[in-house]
Amino acid sequence: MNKRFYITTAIDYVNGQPHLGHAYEKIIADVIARSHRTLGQEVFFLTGLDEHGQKVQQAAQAEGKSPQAYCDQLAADWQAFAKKLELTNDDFVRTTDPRHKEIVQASLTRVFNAGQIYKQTYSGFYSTKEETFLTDKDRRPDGTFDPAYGEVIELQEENYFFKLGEQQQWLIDYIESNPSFVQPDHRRNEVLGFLKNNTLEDLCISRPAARLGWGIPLPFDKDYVTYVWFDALVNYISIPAAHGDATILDALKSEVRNPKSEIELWPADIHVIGKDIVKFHAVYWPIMLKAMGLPLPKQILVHGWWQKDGAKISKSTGNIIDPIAVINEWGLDAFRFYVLRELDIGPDGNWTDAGFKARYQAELANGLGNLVNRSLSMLKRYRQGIVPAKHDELAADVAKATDETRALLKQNQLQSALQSIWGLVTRANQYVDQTKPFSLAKDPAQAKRLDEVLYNLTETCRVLAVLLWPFLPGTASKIYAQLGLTDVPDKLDAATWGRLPSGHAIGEPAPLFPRKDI
Ligand code: ME8
Repeated sequence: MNKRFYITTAIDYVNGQPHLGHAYEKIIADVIARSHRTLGQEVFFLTGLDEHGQKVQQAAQAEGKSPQAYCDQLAADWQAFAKKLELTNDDFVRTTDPRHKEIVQASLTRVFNAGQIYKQTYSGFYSTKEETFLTDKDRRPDGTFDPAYGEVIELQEENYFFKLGEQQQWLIDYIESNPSFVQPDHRRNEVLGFLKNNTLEDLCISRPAARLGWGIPLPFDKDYVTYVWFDALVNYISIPAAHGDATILDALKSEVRNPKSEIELWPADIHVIGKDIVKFHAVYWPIMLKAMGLPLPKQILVHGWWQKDGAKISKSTGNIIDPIAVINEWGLDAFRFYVLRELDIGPDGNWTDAGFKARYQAELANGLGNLVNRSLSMLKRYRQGIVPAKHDELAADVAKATDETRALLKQNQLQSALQSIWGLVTRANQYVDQTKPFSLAKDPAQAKRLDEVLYNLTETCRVLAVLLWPFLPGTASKIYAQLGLTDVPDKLDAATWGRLPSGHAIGEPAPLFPRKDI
């Protein structure tokens, strides 16, 4: 059995509608998943929803619904959203799924039996909004707590704690000797700085059921539910376990076996997450896994946050982007293109409507769209849509873009890969301007030259579809359909020059990105 390339996203809190940040993260993961498929690997891509905890319980109460009814209703919207983005996820986890709950309980049992969980009275401060315990260290210089914590109450209660204290040094050593574990580098350095300059406090992993009922009961004490982050992180192993991943099932000695679909997934190859949840993924999660006897994920890939017009995206101030509205107006691929081309994985980004429209017009409508439309329209007009004899004037340019894209996809350098692909778009558009097929067509003595130019352009359009597949799957499919090709351009090997046979009849050209008055 071969281990599949296993990629995950953060699972989104279900208390609201998806926004640009959520969409961006899921699109990054989808492009990486598609890239590995196009490179010939078997892939498993997981995304989903974080449905337990106080935030969800309160949001449900505010709408007068039971938490489960509230989650079920919103989960339908989020699943529809995943479809809208054309995500190629292989499963969709909801933390209220019985298959997930079972593995959370098995994980807790494993860690408890390993002596890593103990009960203690806690007295101190608690932020209900963030569901987190605070200490005096969390106070600001003026003695108050950051407003992000919401109301902070004083509280005394018994809880279960997960031992983190003794785990600091091996984690530091691990991160130092595995530079690719947390990427980009500056995030890795932040984690190392945090671990070296702070003493890890044991993590409270329970909440009394009397205070917060909406969670997974602790298997060793039914008066408590599981802290939402312990529950949520386990999704990365609960779904592989549900698919019969032997590494996880063996470690958890769990009986959940599904012999029909045994696939090897763990360890994950990439967890894609945003910059605000690095500590949970790069500190707590590795320690949890070690306590369960499981290997660590290969990489935590951290993306930055989007702002709009230079300010925080916020529902309360109305500073939001509704991805669905943008997609309905401009098309999914225009949306995917803008977020991937505008923002590399790492830094923060700034959405502006003007920037979006400028990229649409210049790179999609006038760049790619114009190239494909004029190339295929000329073939239709001058050669009745029949592909002429092969020629290889653009073969070297195509090979260069293909090699670069292949190398960049392997390193998850999505923005750079798009730059390389657009280098080919620009080159091919220049080729039209230089060779002037519309002039050649007027001179019968130039018929052979016109054949050559038309072959070079048509074949370049075909290769572009192959290169674009991970990023703009709808556009790639449309290009193939307009070329009269019936297969899907989903394997990078198909980018080899000269695969378009002479004598082949193409389909009907149509604008890929209609020009808009903006
Ligand atoms: O944190 N720009 O859920 P969440 C880019 N349930 N990314 C953004 C963003 C923005 N403006 N706003 C949010 C949670 N994100 C937990 C995760 S994983 C086991 C549990 C990203 O709905 C954010 O960084 O608050 C995170 O990666 C994801 O959206 C979900 O955020």
